[in-house]
Amino acid sequence: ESAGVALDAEAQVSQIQQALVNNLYWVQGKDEQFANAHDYYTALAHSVRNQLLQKRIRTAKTYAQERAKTVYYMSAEFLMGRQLGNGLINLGLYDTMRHALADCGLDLDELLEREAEPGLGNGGLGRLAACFMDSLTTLNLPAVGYGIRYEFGIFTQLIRQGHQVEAPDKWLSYGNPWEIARPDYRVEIKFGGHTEVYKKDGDDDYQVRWIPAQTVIGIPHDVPVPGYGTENVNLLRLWKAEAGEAFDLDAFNAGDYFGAVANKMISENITKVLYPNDETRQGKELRLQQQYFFVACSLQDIIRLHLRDHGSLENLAEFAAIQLNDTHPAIGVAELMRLLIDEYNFEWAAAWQITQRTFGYTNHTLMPEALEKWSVDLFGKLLPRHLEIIYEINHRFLAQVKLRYPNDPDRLERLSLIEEGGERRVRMANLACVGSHAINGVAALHTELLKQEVLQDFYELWPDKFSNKTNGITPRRWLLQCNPRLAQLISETIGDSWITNLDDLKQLEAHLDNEVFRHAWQAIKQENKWSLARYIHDTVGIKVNPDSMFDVQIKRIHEYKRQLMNVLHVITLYNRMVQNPGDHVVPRTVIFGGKAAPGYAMAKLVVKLVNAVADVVNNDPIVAGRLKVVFLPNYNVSQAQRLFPASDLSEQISTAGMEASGTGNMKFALNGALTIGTLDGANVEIREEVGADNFFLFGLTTEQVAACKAVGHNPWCYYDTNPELKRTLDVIASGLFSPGEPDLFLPILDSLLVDDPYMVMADFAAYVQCQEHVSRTYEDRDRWVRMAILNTARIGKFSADRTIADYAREIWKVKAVPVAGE
Ligand code: 26M
Repeated sequence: ESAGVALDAEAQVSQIQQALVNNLYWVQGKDEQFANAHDYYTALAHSVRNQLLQKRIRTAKTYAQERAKTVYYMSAEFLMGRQLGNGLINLGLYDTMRHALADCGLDLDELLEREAEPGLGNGGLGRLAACFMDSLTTLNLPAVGYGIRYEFGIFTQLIRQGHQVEAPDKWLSYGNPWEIARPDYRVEIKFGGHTEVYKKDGDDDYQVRWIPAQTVIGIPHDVPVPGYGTENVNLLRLWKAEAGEAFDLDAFNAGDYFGAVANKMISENITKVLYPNDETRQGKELRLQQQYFFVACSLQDIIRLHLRDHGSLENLAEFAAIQLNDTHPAIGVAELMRLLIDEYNFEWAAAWQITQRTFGYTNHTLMPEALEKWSVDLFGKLLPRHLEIIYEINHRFLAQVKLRYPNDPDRLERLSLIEEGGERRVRMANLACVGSHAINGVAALHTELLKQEVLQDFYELWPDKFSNKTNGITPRRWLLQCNPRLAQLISETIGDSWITNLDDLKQLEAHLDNEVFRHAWQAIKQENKWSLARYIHDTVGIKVNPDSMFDVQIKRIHEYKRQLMNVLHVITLYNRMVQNPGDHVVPRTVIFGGKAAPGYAMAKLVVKLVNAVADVVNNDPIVAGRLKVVFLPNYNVSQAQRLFPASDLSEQISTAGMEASGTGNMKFALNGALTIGTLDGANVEIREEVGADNFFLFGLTTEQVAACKAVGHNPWCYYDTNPELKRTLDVIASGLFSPGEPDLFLPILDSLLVDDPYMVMADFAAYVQCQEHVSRTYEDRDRWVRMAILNTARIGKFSADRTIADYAREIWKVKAVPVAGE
C-alpha cells in the first residue's frame, strides 16, 4: 500500500507540474524556457484559484439548497494579505507543492514573495475583517464580505532623508489572479438630483421618488475565501465603479467628446484610491460617495440573492444578518429603508422592523475625532432622498425618546441623528445605533467605556442592544503560516488540534519543565531572529546583533499609540551608555514599523525622529552591539508575518482608555513574545489570560488618566523632577538629532511640555522602570523562555474562531452549513 501512496504522490507532482506548464503556455503565452519567477507565481496562483473556484461552486449550491441564513460583513476595508501561501495551506497542498516545485528547480518561498500585497485597508479594522473572513469559512458559516476594490490600496511608504514619502500602491499592475470580475451581476447606483412627490396608478397614497442626476455602474469582483480543513469556500465581493453605459451618449451626440470622457473618469474615480486616514476623518465628498457606492451595490446584491431563494423581502431578517464594520457602511440603514419603501412599497413600520432586525453595528474607536459626521449640506446634494429618510427616522426616534424622557432637551440633542449648532451634520454612529438591533465594542474595557461615555445615552435607552465581542486573530496566518518552525514544534508536542481549537495550546503548559522542549523553543526564536536580521540588512542595510533583545513596536503611527514614548526610552538608554560606557547593559534592537497618515504632521515628525535617532545611535561606536534602532519602511501584512515570529518584546503602550482593542498584541503573544503594556484595550484581557507574572504592566489606568486631566495635568513638573527625562528632552532640543535644523523637533517638545494630551510625561518614569525590569528578566533567559511559552499556551481566547462563534450565536443567529466532501 505504501508503494501505492508513493505512486499517487508522484502522479500528483507530475500533474501539478503539467498544470503549471499549461498555464504558462495557454494563459500567459510563455514558453517554459522564458518564464520568470513572477510567471511561475501567476501559474501557481491560477492553479490554486481553480481549485478554490470548484469548491466555491459546490459551496454556493449547498448554501442555496439549505436555504441557509447568511452573514454579510460590510467593511470599507479588507486587509487580506497575500493569498497564495494561505490558499496552499488551507487546501492542504503546501508540502506537496514545495516538493513539486523543487523538482523543477523552483523555490516556493521565492514565488510566494512575488505576490503583490493587496493593501485594501489602513490597519486594525481592515485586518480584523480579513481574520473574520478566515474564521467564518473555517467554521463553515455562510458568509459574504462586501467591500471596495480600490485600484490603489494603502500608499507605499518610502523613507527619504528620514522623512516619510508616499508613493502610489500599484498593486494591480501585473494583474490579480485572485479575483474574478462578474459583469453579469453589475448594478446601477444613483447619485444627486432631487426628490418629488407623486401618486402611483391605482393608489390613493402619495409616494416619494428620487430623480437622480447621475448613474454609476458597480461591477463585483469576487475573491474566494478558503477555510482551514473544510470544503467550504466563502466569497469576498469587492465593487469596482465604472461609468454607466449611456454615460456619454447625450454628450457624444451633442459633440462634447471631451466632456463625455471626463464624465467617465469622474465615475471611475469612486473606487480609485483608499483614504489613508486611520482614526481621523475629513468630510471629503469622495469618501461619502465610496461609502454609499459599495453599500448600495451590496444591498442590491443581497436583495437579488434573497428574492431568488425566498421570494419576498418580508423575511429578510430571518435569512440575512448584515454587520456594519464601524460607521463606514452605516448609510446602509437609510438605503435599505429607501429600497423597502420606495422600490418595494413597504409601509414605514414594517420596513423599519426589517431594517433593525437585519443590521448589527460594531464600534472600533473611542477617539472623538474618528466619529463620522457628514455635513447636511453635502449629504443632501449627494443623497437627497436619504437625507429625507434620515430626518424621518430621527423624527420618529426622538418622539419615542420624548415619551421616555419628557423634560430632557439636552438628552434629545445628544441622541439626535443631526448635530445642531454650527454647521448641521449627520451623526453616522447615531444612525448605526438606531438602525441596528445589536451594538458591540471590540474588547471588554472598550465596551464598558462605550456604555459609560461615547454611547452612554443609547445604552441607557437600550441596554440589551449592547454586548462585548473581544477581537481575535486567525491562528492559521498568524502562527501556522508565518512561524512554520514553531507551529511544527507545537504540533509535535501536543498534536495539531490547536490549528482550529486554539485553547488546546494550554496543553503546552505540561511541557514547561521539559528542558529539551524549552531549548527547542528558544532555538526556533533564535532562528527566526537570524532570518529577520538578514531581512533588515537586505532592506535598510543595518547590521543588528541577533543575540540582542528584539523590542518591537509595529502599528500605525499615532500620538495615542505613543511611539514617541518608546523613542524617548531609546534616547534615555543611549544617554546612559554614553555617560557610563563601562556599565553592564542588556543589548537591545528596537524596531519600529508603521505608516503615518499623509496629512498627520505630528505622526510624520515622529517617523523622522525615529530615523534621526537611528542615524546617531547606529553610527556611534560607544553603543555598538548593545543598542540599535531600526525603522522598517512600508510596514504591511507581509512584513508583519516576518516580524511577529522574531520578536522578543511587544510594545503595547497606548494611553489607557484610547486603544479600542489592538490585535497586534495578540499576534505577538501567540508567537511567544512578552508584552510591555498599559491597561488598555485587549491588553487587559491578555494579561488576565497569561497571568500578571507573565506580562510587564506599567502606567496610569483609564480612571487615573481621567482624574489627572480633571485636576489639570502639568507636564513641566515631570521635566523638573526627573533628571533623565529632562536630559532626554534637552538632547532633542540641542539639535543632536537634527543637524542644521535646530528647530525641527520643536513641535514634539511643545506638545510634550505644553499639553501632553497623551500623558507621555506622566507615564515615562513608570515605563522606563518597567523596561529595566524587562531587561533584568531577559538576562535570565530560561525564565524568559518559560514566560514566553506560557504566553503562547494561554492565548487561546484570542482566536478569531472564538470571536466569530460568539457573533454567530449572540448577534447573527447563524448556523454552520458544512459542504460535503467530494
Ligand atoms: C475614516 C474616514 C476616512 C478615512 C478613513 C477612516 C477610518 C479608517 C479606519 C477611520 C477609522 C479606521 O479604523 C479605526 C480602527 O482601525 N480602529 C481599530 O480597530 C481595531 C479592530 O477592532 C482595534 O483593534 C484598534 O484598537 C482600533 O484602533
